[in-house]
Amino acid sequence: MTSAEIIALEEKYGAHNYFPVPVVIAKGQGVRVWDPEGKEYLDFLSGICAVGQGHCHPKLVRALQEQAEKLTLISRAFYSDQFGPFAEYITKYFGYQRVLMMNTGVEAFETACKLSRKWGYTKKGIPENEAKILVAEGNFHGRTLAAISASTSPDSMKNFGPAAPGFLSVPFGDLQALEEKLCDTKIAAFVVEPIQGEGGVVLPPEGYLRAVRKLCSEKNVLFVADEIQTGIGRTGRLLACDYEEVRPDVVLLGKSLSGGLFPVSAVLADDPVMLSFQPGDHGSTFGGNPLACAVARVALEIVKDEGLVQNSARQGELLRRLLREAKLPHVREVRGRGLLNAVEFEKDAPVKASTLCLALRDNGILAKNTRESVIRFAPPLVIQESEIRLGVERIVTAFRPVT
Ligand code: IF1
Repeated sequence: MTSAEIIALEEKYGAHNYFPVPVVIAKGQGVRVWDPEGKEYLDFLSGICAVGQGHCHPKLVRALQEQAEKLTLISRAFYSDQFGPFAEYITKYFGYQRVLMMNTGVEAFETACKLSRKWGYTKKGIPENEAKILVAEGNFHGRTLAAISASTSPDSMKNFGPAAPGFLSVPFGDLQALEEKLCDTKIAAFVVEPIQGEGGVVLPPEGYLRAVRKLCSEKNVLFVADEIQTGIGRTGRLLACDYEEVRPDVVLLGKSLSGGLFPVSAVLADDPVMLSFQPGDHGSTFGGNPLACAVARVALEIVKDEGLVQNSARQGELLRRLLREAKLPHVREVRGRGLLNAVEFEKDAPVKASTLCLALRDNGILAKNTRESVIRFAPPLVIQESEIRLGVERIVTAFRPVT
């Protein structure tokens, strides 16, 4: 089937809940992907940061195959031989006492909301049904009812109300507003992305996360970091919170936790928080299934063995330097950390970010805009210097017609 035929089928039979860049991908290896006609592209989006380890990493594929031939799913009604050893591995890897495994990122967020509320009632003493969760303006935590209720983007709740109660927001990066809000003793947790992805790769002011840590400790509020997009090397540190050497009470991971092979997410916390959950409080058929554990273990091993955190820092710096030196027309700013980067257009630029993504596609670069004026560049963490240079050449070519 041709790309055009495949797109036509999706348009005809698929729900219209996405607006993809018109390109079909049929095959991938490392940073490169191919369409059905055989045209090659550099993947500068990595499944929105999920494919950190690169497409079809041979070790990951082998781990998947070997486990799939042995045992794929046994419900948590029984013990699997995979979960216990993996739980030890991932908790030691990130330095937390306990893990709760889920599947998608938004489920990790939902889990954190439930966990924070239960901790709030049973440990902090918030009166029944009155707990609140504080979030940052411009957040993105997923698309379930709780996550869109926490969203401050006007579009996300439109026609999906009523919103779930109990969410409050403060401007991202504003410490004074945070300090004032945290005086409310019914707040159980502050949930925040260390760098806002959907917001267009928004970095907080220097010292913000350290101050968040301090304020949350003072007010006995859980600091929950949504590292679903930023975690596991994406920003050039193992966790983006490591930039300010802060340790959140709860860390959410997803996306590249499985190297993008399939959905695996996790919630990390220490005993006083995680043991708020008792049997029957939370779970999922597939959460922590043997296949997920086997794949996630190898995905984390690859990050260590191949030095992907360091590579992300190094290649990210090179990428930003080359993009700045290229002086792309009508680009106001090149920003980011590690391999989570964005190019933002000037306000009155004569070209839309979405239009430029089509030109990038024609020149062999896969990237997607967030909002009207931002294009994200987030290639797999395995990217090599030659591929960064080739990518920037292609980006420069795609920008050439823009004057
Ligand atoms: C889509 C954005 C990125 C996330 C953070 C939780 C989740 C995500 C910080 C939920 C998911 C995705 C999902 C994707 C678009 C996307 C995205 F632009 F919308 F914001 F990456 F930047 N927390 N992010 O970034 O994880 O349930 O999807 O596994 O198509 O909705 P999920």
